[in-house]
Amino acid sequence: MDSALDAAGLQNEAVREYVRYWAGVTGADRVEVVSASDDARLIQEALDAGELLPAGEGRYYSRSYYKDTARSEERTIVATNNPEDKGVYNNWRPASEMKPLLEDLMTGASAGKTMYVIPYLMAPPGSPLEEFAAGVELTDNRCVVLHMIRMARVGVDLINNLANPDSFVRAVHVTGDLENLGQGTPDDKRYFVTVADERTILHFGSSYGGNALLGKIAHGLRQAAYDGWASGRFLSEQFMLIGIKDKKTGKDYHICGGFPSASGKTNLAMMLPPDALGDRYQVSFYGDDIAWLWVGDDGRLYGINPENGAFGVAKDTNETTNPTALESIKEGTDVVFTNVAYNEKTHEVWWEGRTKQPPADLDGWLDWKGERIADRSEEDKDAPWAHPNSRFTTQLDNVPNVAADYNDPHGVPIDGIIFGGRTRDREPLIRAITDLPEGVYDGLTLGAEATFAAEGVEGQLRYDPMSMRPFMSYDEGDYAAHWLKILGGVKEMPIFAHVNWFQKDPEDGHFLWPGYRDNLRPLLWLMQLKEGEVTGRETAVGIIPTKEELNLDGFEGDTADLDRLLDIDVERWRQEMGFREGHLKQFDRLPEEIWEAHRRVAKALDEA
Ligand code: GTP
Ligand code: SPV
Ligand code: MN
Repeated sequence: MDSALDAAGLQNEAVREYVRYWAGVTGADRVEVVSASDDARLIQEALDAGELLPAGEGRYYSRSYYKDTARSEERTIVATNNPEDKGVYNNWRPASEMKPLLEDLMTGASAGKTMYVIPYLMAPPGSPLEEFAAGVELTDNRCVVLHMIRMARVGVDLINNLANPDSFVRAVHVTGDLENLGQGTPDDKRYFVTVADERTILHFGSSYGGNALLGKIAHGLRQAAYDGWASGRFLSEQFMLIGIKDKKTGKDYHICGGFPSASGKTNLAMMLPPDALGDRYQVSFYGDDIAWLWVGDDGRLYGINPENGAFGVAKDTNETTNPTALESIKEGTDVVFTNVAYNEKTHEVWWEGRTKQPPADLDGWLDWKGERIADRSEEDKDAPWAHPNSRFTTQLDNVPNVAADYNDPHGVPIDGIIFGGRTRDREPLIRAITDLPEGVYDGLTLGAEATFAAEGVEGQLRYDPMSMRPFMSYDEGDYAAHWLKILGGVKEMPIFAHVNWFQKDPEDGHFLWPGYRDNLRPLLWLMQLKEGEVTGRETAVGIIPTKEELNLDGFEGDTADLDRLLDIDVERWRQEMGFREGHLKQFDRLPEEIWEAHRRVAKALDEA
């Protein structure tokens, strides 16, 4: 094994020791250190082994085990040595209980396989947060390597010369025997554990996305959120990050923001302006899933995207909704599709919403489970062809609107912080908030709708604070205090806003707002508000644009819906305040400023 490490030029002795240890535990047959430059060879090996299928020139297709197609929140655990770290959402367990359990599960579990060593950086090299960014993922799964090469900066050089050679995240991934793990049963054997105060991630029993690409969610979000708090230096959030340039004034704005999983971050980050606004405005992509935020030397809030690729939801991606996404996955991009539908004869891929109707000629088409569409029984014939969580994985330099400076380690100054859930009523298109505690309070009460009575009270949200519910690594009260502390240190406060692209007509259920490219319009208003160019209309829950203030040039949506989109339903809001109180009461140590913000909003609603 040492010869494999030598041959790859892996010199960091702390990393070598870690690799030796886990190679011993997992019983892997051999060890291979990988860098991004190994991609073409690994792709060929995966094609030869049938782990990948060709999907056109420079495009690849993979299928994950059918019971392993999304993150598992129930099986995800944050472990530490301090019971005070237990929060409402982090499934906290003692580190002393979890480490031996995972080591036991992993013992001998990679026998007969190669253990790949993936040295990575979750940040552009040279970032002020670089000391939190280095990691080494060990995995026994080649497709995981191919995904990590796309999602992170990968290479031996990134970890050989760390300022502190021991300061890297230890991230061990063992796939396990996927057919015998009891996924979703009382005898579920999967464990996805982040031992946050030891910067060690141990994931057993999946090869999919956030369960297996450990640099991305487990390190980039959970571990980094913990590190940011423990060091007192930064925030790590499930946020997108975009630039909006006004070509007329030359002004550049940067907006970041949280939307719960599958609620529109990738689409917003890849947004092309509506045609009528394209001459004047340009939207650039910095990040679509994670942002690290800190206060720079000049007292402004700065943000970077620690990732190097996009792992985007395929569903409903088409020429109208997201032409940028289609460009970023075209031939020659080396994109990897997962769990979409695949044609074994023509090598085409398809997903729901790619075109209005699925391909008419069923010949060769297989659904996401690999079953022939033409052979479907009468009762299965309307089942989706692609899994609703099927995805594409592409590198940022394939994204046509990627910002010219996306690799700049210094990040970009943040002008606005937005939150947006899927809310069928109550939440207007946009409401702006200028007060810090009220902005943080708004993030903490972000939610997406409960869709069935069994999952929650009708009309009540499944709260997802700051869109971090599945990634929360420490106590929520401490988390709120950390937000107030970091943002409290900025000289130029970003403006906050809550947005909602998903309001529905109560009668016929259609989306009142066309969404996608039109989402630029409310964001332009927000930046104008920040600049003092518009005043909006004060309400109990924030400032709302007037119809006249929204730039509606070339708007093709129904302007009759705007009245409802730009209004608040005071009765629904009063009801919501009671739900919020119950939600916030779950959190220990919630800062008094947050409660004060809550009471202020409640009082304003009572008086409205
Ligand atoms: P994760 O990668 O899971 O964190 O998701 P995300 O927040 O990046 O969500 P994404 O942009 O991939 O969108 C998820 C789904 O919402 C897709 O099916 C989109 O087509 C749909 N969607 C995104 N933006 C809009 C919008 O403005 N309006 C409507 N109606 N749907 C949208
Ligand atoms: C999410 O679920 O929010 C994702 C995809 O961004 S995963 O990497 O699977 O977490
Ligand atoms: Mn996400």
